[in-house]
Amino acid sequence: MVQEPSFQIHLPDLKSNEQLFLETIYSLANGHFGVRDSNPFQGNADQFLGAPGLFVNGFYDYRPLSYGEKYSNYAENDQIINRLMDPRALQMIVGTSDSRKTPFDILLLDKNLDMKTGQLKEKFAVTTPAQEQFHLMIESFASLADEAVYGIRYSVLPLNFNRTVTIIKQHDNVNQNTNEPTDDVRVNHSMGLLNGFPLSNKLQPAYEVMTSQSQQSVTLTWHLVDQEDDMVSEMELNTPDELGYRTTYQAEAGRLKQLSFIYGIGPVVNNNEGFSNADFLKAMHQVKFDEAFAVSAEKWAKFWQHSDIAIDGDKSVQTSLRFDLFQLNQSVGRDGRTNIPAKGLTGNGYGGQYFWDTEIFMLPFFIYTQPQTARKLLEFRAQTLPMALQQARNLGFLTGATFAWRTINGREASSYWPAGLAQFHINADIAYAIDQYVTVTEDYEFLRQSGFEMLVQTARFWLEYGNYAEIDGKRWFVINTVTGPDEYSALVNNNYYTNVMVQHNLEMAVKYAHILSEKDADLLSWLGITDAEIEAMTDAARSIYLPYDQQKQIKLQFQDFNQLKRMPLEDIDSGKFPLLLHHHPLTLYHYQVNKQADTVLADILFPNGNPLEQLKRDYDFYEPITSHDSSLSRSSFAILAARIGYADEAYNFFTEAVQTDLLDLQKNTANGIHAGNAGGSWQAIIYGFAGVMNNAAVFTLQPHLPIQWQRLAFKLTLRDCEYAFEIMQTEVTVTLVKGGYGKMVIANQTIELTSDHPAITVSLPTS
Ligand code: IFM
Repeated sequence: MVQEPSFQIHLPDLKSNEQLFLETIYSLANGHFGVRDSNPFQGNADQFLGAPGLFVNGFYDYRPLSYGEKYSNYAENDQIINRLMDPRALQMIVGTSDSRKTPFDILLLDKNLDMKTGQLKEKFAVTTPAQEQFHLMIESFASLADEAVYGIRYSVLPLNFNRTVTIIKQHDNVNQNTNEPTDDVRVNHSMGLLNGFPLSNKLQPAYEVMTSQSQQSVTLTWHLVDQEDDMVSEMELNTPDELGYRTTYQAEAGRLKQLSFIYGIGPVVNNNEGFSNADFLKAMHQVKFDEAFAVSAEKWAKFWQHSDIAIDGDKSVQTSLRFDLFQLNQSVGRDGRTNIPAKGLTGNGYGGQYFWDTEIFMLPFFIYTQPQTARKLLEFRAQTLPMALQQARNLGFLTGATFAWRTINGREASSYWPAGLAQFHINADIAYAIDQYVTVTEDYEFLRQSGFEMLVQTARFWLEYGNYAEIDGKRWFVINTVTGPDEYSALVNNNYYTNVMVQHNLEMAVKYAHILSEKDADLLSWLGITDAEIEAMTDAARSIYLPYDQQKQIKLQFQDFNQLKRMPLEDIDSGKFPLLLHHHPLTLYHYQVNKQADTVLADILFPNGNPLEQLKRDYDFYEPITSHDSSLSRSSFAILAARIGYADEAYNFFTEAVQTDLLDLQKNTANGIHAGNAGGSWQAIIYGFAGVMNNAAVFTLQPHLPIQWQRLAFKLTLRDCEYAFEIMQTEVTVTLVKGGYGKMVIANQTIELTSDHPAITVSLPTS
């Protein structure tokens, strides 16, 4: 099969790349689990540098947080995704050389990730201490069709020997060790405290893996599916030090031999609830390598059919963008109990935890291309609502809910609360996402089931967290002592982004209360909503204080932002970034310096009512004081720059954002990809260059196609219709691919599409 180059991650000059970086880039995942692309001989040996391992979404353990001075209601525990044994690991005995006793020399020759099918192919040149040389080829995939399945096939080609070869696939420890130098504060180390209990059965090796503290377990099993006729395999099922397969054959120079394994990675089981290991092992035992790969590849084809973005004009941007889309689809939990870790399932940076990255950066991609997955992500938040209600009580509030800033299980896991827990904007981010989801999909069932309750409980929290105060002789609803998205300032009064999001949160609670009051009065009374409460929300939203500098005519990041000195970013040596690794937080809080878009993000999320000149002034003021030390920053600047006609800036920010991981711009791709940035890159195309107005009552498109591109094509789903958009420099063509009727505004022209007239081309004004 011919592989399309723009779907291949085939990095040139592999040897000059670091092992840890390659492990991340070539990780395979499917939303349930992820496998880093390790050196297959590393296992738990300490001779090699590397951080291999298997991560299962939502499978974590606690680590008690330690504080010098621990005040009331500080978070008790960190939650860290477990690092399980590496399913890629193998041991080989060639003649008398044993790879576990005396390490083999392994040289990477080639790696190719085919994003079209989700298949990773690798080739290594291996030399044993006795100078036997062979090529080792590995093909692997994480199934998108059956989330439990990981397949790996080894091919061995001896170059200069005829000897007995033994290939051993045993896993004598369910904890995976790493050997990696890092003191980066953004990395949480997994703890290696898993317990593995071999499962007695007649079929295949298996462990039940249990955490030490979180009361979770996962069943892990593997199965030799294909071997050649002259190979002899023995299987050990019941002892932890030999659990696995030992395959022996007579190798001959020039004769390729293959054997393949299927790993089964069961669901995360909480408190031993209702999971049958026996059924799982039986099901896994039926899985065949080629068939499993074929059905997974079909799923990938379907993904690309609906979610691809094609760009004519820049090949490397095209591939990088596809890498981002591929990573989004690899990282997303689809079961309503898990979410998207900030680093996907490609590493344990940020402990495998979920942040606002999901709602504000990644969810739009899913809302517009896989609405059913978007719903599952919101359902995850809904199932953590009881903990969010509890969190509000713990903090002393009588009403409402406040969601965890960073979490896996719904409880707060931030140890540094000024830049963690105090980012209360996450509540309004979730509310924003709920409204966006409902607006685009019209899924009122979700709204009734849990969306509306989240809107109301977050709005209640704001009513109590905020208060009325007089500023410049006027009565305002103010929100004090919060941290906005920018993490180089903390605990400020009236953060613009937070306040504008809170206003929207309150408005949405009121809006949907009115909508539901007609047919779902019971729901309102079950939630105890009164007219007085609706009035209080309406008044607070109307009276919210939005700080503004009258002199400079810009939105102020927070009330006293003007009083801070400006940090001269242009004078700082490039080696001193990210600033957070070189300065005490307080030093940074002391200056006008931004880690990431804050006020600018508000401008993007609320495009209406902002005159162009206002947006330009905001951009011109905030861009020079932003270090982009957060990977979430560049895509936001790209969107705003595209909207205000700063074409070069838009293009530069976008090309940087889209290549963040492949070029290792944040210098920490080794610990995992930047999933939020991948979503941001999608937004830069859709909201920036295509000019889609987010959450607009009528869907609008106002393209700003970069002059470097001849064509941009993508599909979006709105309600029950799917549309294909093709944007050229002079015209836009929209085609109704699915559904019966659609209306939208393109470049200020209203168009209507029907199944009889499914395609319309609109000319763009020449600039
Ligand atoms: O959520 C982000 C935050 O905005 C910046 N620091 C990293 C977090 C995880 O990506």
